Amino acid sequence: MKTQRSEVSDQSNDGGSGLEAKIKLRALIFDVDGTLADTERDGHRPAFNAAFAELGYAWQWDETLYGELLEVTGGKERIRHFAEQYDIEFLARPDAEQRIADLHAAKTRHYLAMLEGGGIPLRPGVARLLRQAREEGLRLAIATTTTPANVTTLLKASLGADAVSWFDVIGAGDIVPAKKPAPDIYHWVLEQLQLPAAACLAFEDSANGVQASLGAGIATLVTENAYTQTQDFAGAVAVISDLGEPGAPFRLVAGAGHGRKQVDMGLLRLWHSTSPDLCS
Ligand code: XBP
Ligand code: MG
Repeated sequence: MKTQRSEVSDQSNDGGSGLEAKIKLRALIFDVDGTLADTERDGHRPAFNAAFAELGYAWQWDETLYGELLEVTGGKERIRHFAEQYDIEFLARPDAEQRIADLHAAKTRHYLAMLEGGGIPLRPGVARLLRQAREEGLRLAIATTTTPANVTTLLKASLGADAVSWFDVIGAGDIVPAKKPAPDIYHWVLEQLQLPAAACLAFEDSANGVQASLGAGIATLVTENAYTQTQDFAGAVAVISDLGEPGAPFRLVAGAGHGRKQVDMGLLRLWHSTSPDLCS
């Protein structure tokens, strides 16, 4: 279901004097898959299929089926969910959990090889915004369901060897018991940052991700993608096509774009200062 404009937090206020003082924006927290880079259809999906072939499974996840399986976050959880739906005998095996672990390890190997080959670029505006945020002293963090090695390899391959050090905190994968849409990973990142949710802004691409970040009380900007554009992003400060680049403006899907064409620190501060207090 498309998010109706009224459901996105009210951005009509131009940050006028009526607003009580908002906590200063101190940190940006980024989701990875679908947000930093469009990794699912042409990255994780073929990596899963390569692992199935390598280990002798007749399973093949096409684009449509994978879109359905994405409702479950976490690669191991997604394999288990697929088996529950389509190959229940697999789960009846006493070594099913080990087989899932082996399949996921093989898939991660294939995915890392793709990343190392530079096969998955960052989405528009991501590198530009990360650099501007660093120049202006914002702290950076990551909150993702994916495997930690997938994060560091994507950052190095797309931003250079020192890019991992740009992030004060990288919260990824099995580090928390419950994955998105549970807010656990965002709570963990906030704790590591030692910052209140109100001092942060999250970037997400999916309904699962938005539920997680809003569940942790963090104002959230959504950049939708082909797999998530029909999902419900109610509560986001705005929904846009991407962060925009000079000469390639973002498309506003929901919320107030304030007449801007690309997301920069000024627009983030405006969205952050006019976002509702999520912790009340
Ligand atoms: C997206 C996910 C991940 C990836 C697969 O994570 O749900 O599980 O699809 O990666 P996010 P793994 O949007 O939170 O970045 O196989 O390593 O889990
Ligand atoms: Mg995502």
